Amino acid sequence: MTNKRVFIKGILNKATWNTSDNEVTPEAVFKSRRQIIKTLGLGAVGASLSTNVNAGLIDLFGDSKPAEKFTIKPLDFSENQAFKISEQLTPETKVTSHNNFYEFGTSKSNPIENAQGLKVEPWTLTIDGEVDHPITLNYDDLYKIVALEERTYRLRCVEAWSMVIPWVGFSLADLIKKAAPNSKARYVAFETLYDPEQMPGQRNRFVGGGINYPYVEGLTLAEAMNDLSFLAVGLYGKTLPPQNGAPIRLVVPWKYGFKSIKSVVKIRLTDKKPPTSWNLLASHEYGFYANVNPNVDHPRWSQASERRIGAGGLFSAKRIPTLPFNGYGEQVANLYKGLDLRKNF
Ligand SMILES: Nc1nc2c(c(=O)[nH]1)N[C@H]1C(S)=C(S)[C@@H](COP(=O)(O)O)O[C@H]1N2
Ligand SMILES: [Mo]
Repeated sequence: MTNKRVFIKGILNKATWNTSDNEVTPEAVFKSRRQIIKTLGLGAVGASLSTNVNAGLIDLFGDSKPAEKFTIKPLDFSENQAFKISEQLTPETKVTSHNNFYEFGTSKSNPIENAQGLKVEPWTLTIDGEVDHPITLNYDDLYKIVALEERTYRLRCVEAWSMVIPWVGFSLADLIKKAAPNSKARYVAFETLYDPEQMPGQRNRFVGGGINYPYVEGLTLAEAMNDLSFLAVGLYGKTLPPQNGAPIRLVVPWKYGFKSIKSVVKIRLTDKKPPTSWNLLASHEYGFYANVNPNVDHPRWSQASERRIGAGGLFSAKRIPTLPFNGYGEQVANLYKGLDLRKNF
């Protein structure tokens, strides 16, 4: 599949489906696809093109909604000085083009290439389970339920690269308090949108990296109520692009990036520890806590240092030491008193 995609990208100018800087009508795209089909001698499958439902063919083109353009809007927010850091920000172009969002494919460029057609309006986010006041938020509520603030956080992926990102959003605790957890609530479970029609990785195990969708994550209630736990609705002062988890995603900066679940539709307070996607996929490699820890290596690589992504490419990025709890120990270490962090990785 990779070879086919490279081949096709070689023939077709990338700008034809990447409409971020030029406008292409669906008709123009359809015509250029017909051209490729002819070039490749794939006439027999050409008939199914217009229906846009042949999963194999969509994979071949790596993109099911080539002509869509996602709308980004400016946001009103205040700066929260308590969560500003002096480290150099990762350029916006890198934050929005080097992503993990397996629902849209497993390579770093797949999310920006394949997610531009994501529909976020309407959106429904529910907060329920062990609460006295379940909440249902629609798209507009996401930007109004709590006053928006900007915070700059480090993001450390388990793959040993990192970024510094200015997020806009609100404290997770503020939302959870509105739902009024009852005495049984001990954990908070999160779920990403499940919509295979929009998400090619959910239609095909290979495209989606073998994850059983929907992508799910979880925190203890104490972690969720910590000041650092954040729900982001924007970055760099604007609404989130789809590849970063539009319209709303979790950001827990002291944990490996995979805990920061994207495009959230459900938040459920539970009495039992919820399942988490990467733990389900490989439990010996990815734990429930997933706190950034330079002293506990991944079974297949060291976690002692990381590549901080700046203006250059990934392999020109500076290698820096990884800090316990990603440098947020002062805020969160007390959550894990008496816990063996080697066993509870
Ligand atoms: N639903 C969903 N959420 C996800 C992922 C994913 O594949 N699906 N990838 C995670 C991983 S591994 C990382 S490192 C971060 C990346 O966030 P970013 O692309 O905004 O930098 O998102 C996390 N959230
Ligand atoms: Mo990650």
